[in-house]
Amino acid sequence: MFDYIPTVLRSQEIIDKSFHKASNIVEPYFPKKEDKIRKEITDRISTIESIACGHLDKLIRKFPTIETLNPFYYDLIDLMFDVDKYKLSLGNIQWTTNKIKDFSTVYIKKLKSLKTIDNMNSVMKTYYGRFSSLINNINKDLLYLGECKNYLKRLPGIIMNIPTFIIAGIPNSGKSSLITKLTGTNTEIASYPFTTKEILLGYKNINSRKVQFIDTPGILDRDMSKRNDIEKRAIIALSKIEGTILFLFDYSNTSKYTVEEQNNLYNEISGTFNNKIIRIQTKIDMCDRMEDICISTVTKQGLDELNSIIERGVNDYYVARNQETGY
Ligand SMILES: Nc1nc2c(ncn2[C@@H]2O[C@H](COP(=O)(O)OP(=O)(O)OP(=O)(O)O)[C@@H](O)[C@H]2O)c(=O)[nH]1
Ligand SMILES: [Mg+2]
Repeated sequence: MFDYIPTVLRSQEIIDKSFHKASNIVEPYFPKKEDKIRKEITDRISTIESIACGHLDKLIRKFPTIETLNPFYYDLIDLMFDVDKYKLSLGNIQWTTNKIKDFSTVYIKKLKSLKTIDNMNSVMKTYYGRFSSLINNINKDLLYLGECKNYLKRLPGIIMNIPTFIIAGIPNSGKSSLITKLTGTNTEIASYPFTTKEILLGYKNINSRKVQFIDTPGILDRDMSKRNDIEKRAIIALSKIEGTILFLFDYSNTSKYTVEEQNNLYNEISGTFNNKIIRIQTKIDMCDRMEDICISTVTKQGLDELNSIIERGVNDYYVARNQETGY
């Protein structure tokens, strides 16, 4: 996610890049040496300005505005870094960009009235000095944004405005088998912050609309009291995704969890999340029917019924959304 954010250069890298480009500038065709030097210095200043401000402007444009992000991403970002510091860093960079643009114009104007090469060179030197010190002043902001970028790009690329089904249930209950059955091989693995396990994102078109499935091993499979605070908040962020939870119960003798334990987990998740939850019994080829909806990914029993339920959920999603937007 957010992989469109550019690499954040450090101050020294911005200075080196701008100066290097400027040092290549040579103006050959001027009869008077003063005019030649004046033109060279003018072009160097414009080059330095455009290289540095070009990079900084891009950072300002590409780093997300936190307030307008979806609550799911907002929560995960708020857990990881100081949102005020993030905003302040972008603000400092904006200020510095404006400052460099302003004084580049002033210095270029100044050059026009200078008669001697010495004076011109001394203006150039002062310009280089002021430029470097302004860029050096934002080094800590650049380093901070670099860290933020690294975190942001690791966030899972969950799509927010399509119908979504989140698969939950105790370990080994058949979550991954189900997502594979539902979506084929159309899945991608993403890391989920503050948990050691990876989540699986799967996609499928239903009535030509894209539908998203999220498998959450190690995330929605344990009692919340066994989680630390950060992990808890990272998990609660999932509830900001407008999705239906498919909660899997495994009553086969391969399960290490009792019926009661599984119900406790179900109750806990339904208490923590506002999402709609559907109870589904898995591995029905190996145990007796105890829930209304029963499936087996081995014999495919119940999968058609589950697919119809999902399809109805997708239709409901669009009906609700169209009502909201007034279509
Ligand atoms: N007989 C039978 N076995 C199943 C069924 N679904 C899954 N299994 C088996 O159960 C085991 C666990 O399935 P997974 O899909 O990996 O379960 P999971 O919930 O993703 O497990 P974790 O990711 O470890 O939490 C595997 O050996 C599957 O082959 C089923 O419907 N019937
Ligand atoms: Mg799994």
